[in-house]
Amino acid sequence: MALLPVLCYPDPRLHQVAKPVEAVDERIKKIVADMAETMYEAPGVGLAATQVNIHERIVVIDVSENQNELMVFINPELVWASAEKKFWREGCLSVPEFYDEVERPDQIRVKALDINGREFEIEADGLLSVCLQHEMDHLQGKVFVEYLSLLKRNRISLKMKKRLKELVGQR
Ligand code: GNR
Ligand code: NI
Repeated sequence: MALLPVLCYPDPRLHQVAKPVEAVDERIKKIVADMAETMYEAPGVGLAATQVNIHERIVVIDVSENQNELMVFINPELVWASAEKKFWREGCLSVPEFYDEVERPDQIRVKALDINGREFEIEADGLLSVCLQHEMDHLQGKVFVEYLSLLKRNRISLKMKKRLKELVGQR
């Protein structure tokens, strides 16, 4: 297992579109294990492969209280979304220390492959629904701050660039 570096907004690589996984083989299982380790270490409730500069449709999520219920979604696809929407305060490992409200469908159904390459479907609400939609956005090259106003986004970009400069200066 290995910890993977997480890309930070506004890194242009966060906007690459991930390709479907063709076969859930040992290479993919290694990526899933490393992504899970990286997510738990952060700690975060989800991680999309895009965030660790791997542009394949792989997501790991754990919304359990004790962070001991890993969920793996390979080639996730949205099959249904409720008309009812809700606001949720979101954060992102690629936009550290920034949180804001995003409106999304309340309930969804998602189809995906599990770690054994078997297809499954899941219905989600609450944090799992928000997190799944947030991660599927990452795979499409979309970061949650893109739902916010241009003014807010520019402020975040400036803050992130400033922080990056400080980090480089520390070395
Ligand atoms: O750890 C995370 N928490 C979170 C909180 C509210 C809505 C979405 C998320 S996902 C985020 C981890 C992350 O950046 N995944 O891409
Ligand atoms: Ni994120």
